[in-house]
Amino acid sequence: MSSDTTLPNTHPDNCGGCTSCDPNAVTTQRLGVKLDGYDFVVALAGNPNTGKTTVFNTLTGLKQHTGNWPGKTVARAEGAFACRGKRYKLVDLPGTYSLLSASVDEEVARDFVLFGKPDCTVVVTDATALQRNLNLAYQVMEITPKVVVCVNLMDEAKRKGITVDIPALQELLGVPVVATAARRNQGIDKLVLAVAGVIDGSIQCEPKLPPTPPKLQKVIDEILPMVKRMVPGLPSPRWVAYRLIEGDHRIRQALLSGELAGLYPVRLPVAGVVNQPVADGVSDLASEQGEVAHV
Ligand SMILES: Nc1nc2c(ncn2[C@@H]2O[C@H](COP(=O)(O)OP(=O)(O)O)[C@@H](O)[C@H]2O)c(=O)[nH]1
Ligand SMILES: [Mg+2]
Repeated sequence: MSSDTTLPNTHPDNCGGCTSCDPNAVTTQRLGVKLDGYDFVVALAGNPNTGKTTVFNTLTGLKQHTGNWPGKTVARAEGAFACRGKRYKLVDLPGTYSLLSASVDEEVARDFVLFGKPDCTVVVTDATALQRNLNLAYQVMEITPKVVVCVNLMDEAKRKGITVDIPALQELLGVPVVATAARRNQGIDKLVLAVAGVIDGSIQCEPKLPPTPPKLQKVIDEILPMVKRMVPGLPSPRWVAYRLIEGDHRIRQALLSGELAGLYPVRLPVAGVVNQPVADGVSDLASEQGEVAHV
């Protein structure tokens, strides 16, 4: 199939995601390697073997831009699709069970979600092993609220007699949850609609994260104001505080160098003024940061 075709309509009855089932459904176009001039960046995260690459191929077609992540021997694939006049660049992240930078793959995935600032991150999960897969979803939701959880392999779950209560899961997580069977191209249009909704703000994400143990909360409460002061627009100060407690060097360095603050500039009331990390702020932080490292 060429890279510029409209995705085939192979949805079952009442899937809610194609033109025969839903008059308002989307038509998604594969754009292959045409990555220039895109409007939004979408990252695809997920445990290995959840069907992440299948989702990627279904959306982008087989023509992909492949290479390595800068400075790493980890493969990187990018593609693009268009929907309702908007162009989306899709980045396939390495398959990982967590984002704790315990391996190069985890570091690459973590860094892209944090520093790449995708407009939306889709976490592809395995419907037959949801509990294990949600660990990664929670970690992504700690970093960014703009998350869509894709519950893939729904056909496999059905075959095994496993049912997944999608509305309940959505309520539990506080972000959109979409059921798919990517190999059969089922639910993919709904996934695109959810991504588009999260990006344009018509769908509000309010991630519900697991409670922090009280002892840890005490330490977080001490660090949090400092992080918020350093990076006022940061969507994930709690997560950054966690990483500092764990002695995460990359995050510490990103705070101290102003890299994080540069990613989330806050507009001051005076028109056109953007707060850049200022030298004295950074040196204040450096002294406070020294304490943090010993927590
Ligand atoms: N039954 C079924 N198999 C799937 C589905 N999605 C992917 N697969 C299969 O699962 C295997 C792993 O898929 P892949 O996309 O490589 O997973 P990744 O490791 O997450 O990138 C492949 O054999 C796919 O054909 C699905 O929705 N249903
Ligand atoms: Mg893959």
